[in-house]
Amino acid sequence: MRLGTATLDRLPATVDRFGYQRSAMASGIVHFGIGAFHRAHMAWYTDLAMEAGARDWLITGVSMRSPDMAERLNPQDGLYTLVERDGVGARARVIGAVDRVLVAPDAPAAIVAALAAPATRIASFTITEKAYGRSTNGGLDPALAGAGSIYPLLAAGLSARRAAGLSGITLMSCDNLADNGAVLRRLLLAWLDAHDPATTEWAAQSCSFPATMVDRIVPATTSGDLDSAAAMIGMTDAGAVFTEPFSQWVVEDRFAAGRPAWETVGASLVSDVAPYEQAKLRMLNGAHSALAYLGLERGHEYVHQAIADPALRTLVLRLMRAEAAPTVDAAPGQDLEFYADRLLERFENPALAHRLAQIAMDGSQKIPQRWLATLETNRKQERNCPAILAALAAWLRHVRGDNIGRAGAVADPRSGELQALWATGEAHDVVQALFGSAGLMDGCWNAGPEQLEDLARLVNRPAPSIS
Ligand code: CS2
Repeated sequence: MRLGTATLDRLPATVDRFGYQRSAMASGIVHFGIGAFHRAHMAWYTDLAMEAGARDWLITGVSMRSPDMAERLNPQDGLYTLVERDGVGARARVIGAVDRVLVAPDAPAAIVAALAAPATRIASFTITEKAYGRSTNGGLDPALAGAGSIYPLLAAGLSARRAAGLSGITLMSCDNLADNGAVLRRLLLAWLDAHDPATTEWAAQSCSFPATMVDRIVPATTSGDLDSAAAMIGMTDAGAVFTEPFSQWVVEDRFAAGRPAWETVGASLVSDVAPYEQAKLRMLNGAHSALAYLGLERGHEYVHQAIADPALRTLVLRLMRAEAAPTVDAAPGQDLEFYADRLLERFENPALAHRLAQIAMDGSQKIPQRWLATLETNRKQERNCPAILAALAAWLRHVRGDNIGRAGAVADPRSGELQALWATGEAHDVVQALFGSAGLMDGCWNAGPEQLEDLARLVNRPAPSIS
């Protein structure tokens, strides 16, 4: 027996489930990147909002490359189980918010039609940092933002709306980028300017691009997880997702054509996301990436193991409290000490099994907003950041290939360039080529020659392994 609308009434009473009438509702959201994170976060908030009475906000999911999620969810009518778990226990809810999943290479016309449908009011994105096609200077990199990117689909959908005299929509990035709304706006308008200039002005005037801070730790689902889900719900579910009880979503309240009342189910709709986004990217994600590269090096596999390693714990506490927090201009009532304490508890969650190798992926796309922004603010204020420098050194060793035995291949869209640097140079040259003036990552962190020398020395002096 498999989860789906036909088997819903066979679920055990212990499993919570949506109660709204899906068949009477329209899809109001087209979401690009329907991976585990979206299903445990925005889709969950939207499910709860519809439970509380919001209507017509079903989600049409889009996978940009693989048919895997469509094959998992479409035979289940889009239904899946969300399991929250920690050291104390686990609880499951069947989520009804996803209507169907479309696969971009197979069904581009259906995706454009969904964007152009009168009922669609929001297009949202969790496509990962690299899929925006940003160049190092923040502009659009045509080589990265090519035919397989979101831009041609968005251009066709928006131009069809304009031609039909429909309203603009909200385009909402839910990726871990600094100022993600402005980034999406800038890159999409640049793409339109180059390929469909007639739509540029219309999109700039009638669409909105709110900034968001998204937060929930959602490890990739394993086959063992799917077995646990089946045991909990008494039937198979190929789309189950496992996450922590904690969740946070701070959204800039700038919607071109309405939105679900997400504030009634725990989201914060605010006028300025920046302080929350900075704290989250620099403290949570900054700590995560440090745990990933240093933790892999020390022989750990999971976040909860790395944070229990006394040397790493001290370093991560320093990174969060003494290096990242002072760079955040906190909003009234935002308590960064309390935030750091909560983060530690979340990292310690033994039930999550969050693999360090998952976090270590795509470092070149992650470290600017996680570490380099912190380094730059501290540099201006003449404060040292030994914890971030140690983490940065571990990243450089990681892209050299030092962790391949533990983490598998170096997964990074720029791994070719990074490995070429290591093939021809020593730590000193690699550090210069990346962070020196006119370097590959120039512009994020304007380090002086002494800091770069310190970093090169750290690269050559790895932390002792514990195993
Ligand atoms: C992690 C994030 O994989 C990673 O890079 O740091 O996915 C992290 O778990 C989320 O941002 C938490 O909200």
